[in-house]
Amino acid sequence: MEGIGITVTEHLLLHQKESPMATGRFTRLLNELIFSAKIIAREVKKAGLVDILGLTGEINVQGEQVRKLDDFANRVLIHRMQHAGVLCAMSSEENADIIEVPDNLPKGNYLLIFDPLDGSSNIDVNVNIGTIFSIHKKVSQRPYVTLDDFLRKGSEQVAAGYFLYGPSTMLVYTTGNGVNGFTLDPSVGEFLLSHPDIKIPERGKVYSINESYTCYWDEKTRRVVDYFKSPDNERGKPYGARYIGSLVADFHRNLFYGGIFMYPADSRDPAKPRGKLRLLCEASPLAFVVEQAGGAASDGQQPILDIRASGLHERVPLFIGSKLDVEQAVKILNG
Ligand code: AHM
Ligand code: MG
Repeated sequence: MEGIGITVTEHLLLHQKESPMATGRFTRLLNELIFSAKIIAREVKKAGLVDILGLTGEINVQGEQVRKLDDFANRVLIHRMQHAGVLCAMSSEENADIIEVPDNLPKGNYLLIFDPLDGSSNIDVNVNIGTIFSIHKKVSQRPYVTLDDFLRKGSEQVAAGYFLYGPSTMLVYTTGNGVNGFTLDPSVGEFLLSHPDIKIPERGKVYSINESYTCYWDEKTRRVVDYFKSPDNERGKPYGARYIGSLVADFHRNLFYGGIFMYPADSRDPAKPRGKLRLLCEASPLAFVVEQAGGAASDGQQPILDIRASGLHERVPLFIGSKLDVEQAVKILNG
């Protein structure tokens, strides 16, 4: 509507022809995710006041127990999405097992996988955090959901994206038909189309990695990072180093400015030989977004979207961002 802008739902409907996802049930799913994110964003905004106000907004004279924000986000998403009537099950980074939709609630055939509040180490210090989501359709014909329904390739996702809780709240998502960004206008309470058809620069200016782990990397990973720091690389000068420590925020910056985010495998923790980040709720959804924006994502050997998960919380090395930068990293890793 003139003077207000296009909301997410209007945008979905406008592109109904190109997007097979613009069904009533998918719209319902997205609207419920959006509503959950608005509730989470509201709590994130007053995170520093939690000790004074409590989560209810009332003066906390009762000594009520303050719930942690990531736990709060997880509960909001589970509760709201269980009642949406369009899911058959969920998986959250915070829960070891599949989260069922109780039998007394209506169900649908979508599966939702999410990281309720990514960047949790930044929650207490007012730095950008986000919610990452991945949506699949249940392919098996069984009347119930099993682990196998979740252990799919990223290329089978039907939609994916994230909410970023920063100076403004944003939704960036794809249904496989390009990537669009929406910004929450707090005055009307709607996400409005602010960044249509996002494309990541082919080559970036930024490399993002926790470089303090250099001592735990193998030789090839060190060479990759040296490449981005070298004045003799394809760019002709060193890339700038930027690392927030919130994957979703680092990814978002690189999506617009171009660059590469890396979380390689390291030898720090024998329990995590394949890096820290989770395939299903972190790497795959962002890989779907970046590929739709013209970028790339790899575990160093194969595209992230080609990997079939072997467990709900499987971890993968991640190299994600501008196409030429990711290709260069993969070339060095396999050289
Ligand atoms: P989280 O989901 O518990 O927040 O952990 C994932 C986060 C990512 O957001 C971020 O990229 C990474 O962990 C940072 O890890 P490190 O502190 O090892 O650099
Ligand atoms: Mg995370």
